Amino acid sequence: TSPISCKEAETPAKGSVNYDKVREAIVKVIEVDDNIAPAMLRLAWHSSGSYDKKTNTGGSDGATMRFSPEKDYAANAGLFRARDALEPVKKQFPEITYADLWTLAGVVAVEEMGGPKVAWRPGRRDAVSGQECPPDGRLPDADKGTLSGTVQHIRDIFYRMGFNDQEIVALVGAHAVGHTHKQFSGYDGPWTRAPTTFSNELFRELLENKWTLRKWNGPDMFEDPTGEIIMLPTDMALTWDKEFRKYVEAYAADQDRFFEDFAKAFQKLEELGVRAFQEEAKKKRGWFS
Ligand code: ZEM
Repeated sequence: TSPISCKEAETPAKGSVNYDKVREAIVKVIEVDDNIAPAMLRLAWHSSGSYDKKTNTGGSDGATMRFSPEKDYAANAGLFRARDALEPVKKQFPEITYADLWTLAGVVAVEEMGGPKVAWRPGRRDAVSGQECPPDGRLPDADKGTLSGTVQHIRDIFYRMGFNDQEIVALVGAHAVGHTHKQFSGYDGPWTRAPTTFSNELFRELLENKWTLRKWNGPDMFEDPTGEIIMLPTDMALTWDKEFRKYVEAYAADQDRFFEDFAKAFQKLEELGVRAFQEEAKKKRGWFS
């Protein structure tokens, strides 16, 4: 029961796309405005993070965020910036699928910001309508009102995709880059002082800074003594929970280890639910093994 049937999907023209050239074109877009790189990373994450292991639905296959209702989900507010910025690249390389382009852009963005190389391969299809959109609510909220509720929520969401605690912490380390935007999420500010450099700085800030609840009439969030950098309740939760904190400490102390674990987890994220890769794996396993 593929959520994207062959009839409804556009099959990527394999071999006809020069992915190195596509990478170069994405780099050029980032060079015009490097704030777009974190947005590309978030686009890749939100297109992939809708995956549900049990039903094998959602995920980057299909690039369903082009369509309503998914593009209008509150969690995806602001991601039009990344989608729009990549439109000229799609025009230049019409044979690449949006699903491949968005995930590749995530990988290129990480690399351009100084992060690890993430393994990437093509093969994702584009759905042709919003019928395949995953339901709303599959991406994490930044706050569930209580400490324990927020910790549980993070696990519920990421375990549903098939991740463990270590992978969760590694993935959220991506908040070293980018900003929260009042007009998109209600939150306001960057997590680090180098928001276009991919590093382990989220973890170092979490442990080394003093975080207090911001006094303002926006949503509950934390700020450092200067008020210039912020943490979401879910970010703080990584230090409150003993299991999560173990990995926060490990990554704060060892950027190489963070890079290695992030690269693995991010590749896994971008390949969740991709039919072509699932078929390939099935063939390799054989019927009776
Ligand atoms: Zn984020 N994220 N995220 N994230 N995220 C925001 C921005 C960015 C959560 C979340 O609520 C938010 C992961 C996990 C989680 C990025 C990457 C990744 C924003 C701000 C919010 C509210 C949006 C805005 O206002 O524009 C929560 C609750 C998460 C898990 C518990 C994972 C995993 C990511 C990648 C692997 C990035 C790069 C941004 C910055 C986007 C930008 O435009 O600068």
